Amino acid sequence: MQIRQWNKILIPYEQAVEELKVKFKGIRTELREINEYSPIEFVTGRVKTVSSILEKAKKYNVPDDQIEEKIEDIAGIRIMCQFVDDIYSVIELIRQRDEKDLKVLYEKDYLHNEKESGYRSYHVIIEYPVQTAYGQKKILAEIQIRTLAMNFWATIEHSLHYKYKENIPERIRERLKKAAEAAHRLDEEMWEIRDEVINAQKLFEVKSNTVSSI
Ligand code: 0O2
Repeated sequence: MQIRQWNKILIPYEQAVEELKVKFKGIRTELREINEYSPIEFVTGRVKTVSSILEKAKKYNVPDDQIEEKIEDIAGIRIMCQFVDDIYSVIELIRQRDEKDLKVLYEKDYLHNEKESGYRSYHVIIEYPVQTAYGQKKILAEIQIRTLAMNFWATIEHSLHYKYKENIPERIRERLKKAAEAAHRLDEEMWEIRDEVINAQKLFEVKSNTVSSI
């Protein structure tokens, strides 16, 4: 398949990513507006590059005409949370959405089953209906939910893959595993003082709202 054809295929995926970002950012804004705690800290999203899609298809022996049904993370949304238990609140928010909006297909729990690399995150695979110029198209998308610490680790580790591909030297691999454990400990420590932090943040927001309305 040619790049031009791919660009056309990817249009609904671009739209889905934009829409999903708006929806999850909207939840955050809404909760903050009413001075409620938001389990969502920030949201990002991306459409996989064509080269990365083709690489994955090759890795899993997926023929061109099955790529859209077999590769579930062409559209990807990432939701970052402050604390580990916020991840579960976000998962609930996703599960409770109307099926006409998005439909959860299945979930991958890399929080309890961390990957060999040290990767931790929670993935929810969804079916999402996009209204295109040619009617509705249902696409697959992956929502990754993680803490800020997990995201820090994954971002650094991911960047090393560009340099080393699958061949990250053992010495660095070991360091990364230790860093993953440290990130995990950081999440646990932060969780211990969660209530204290949330109260302080509420006070800070009330104060800045008061100052800005003067
Ligand atoms: P990008 O640049 O985000 O597209 P696979 O994709 O082959 O690893 P699978 O089962 O198809 O495995 O999907 P899975 O496990 O849901 O992983 C898909 C995505 O999760 C990855 O996409 C990463 O974003 C993230 N991920 C999974 N494992 C790791 C890991 O060990 N380290 C980091 N940093 N991220 C991971 P892509 O395609 O790798 O990257």
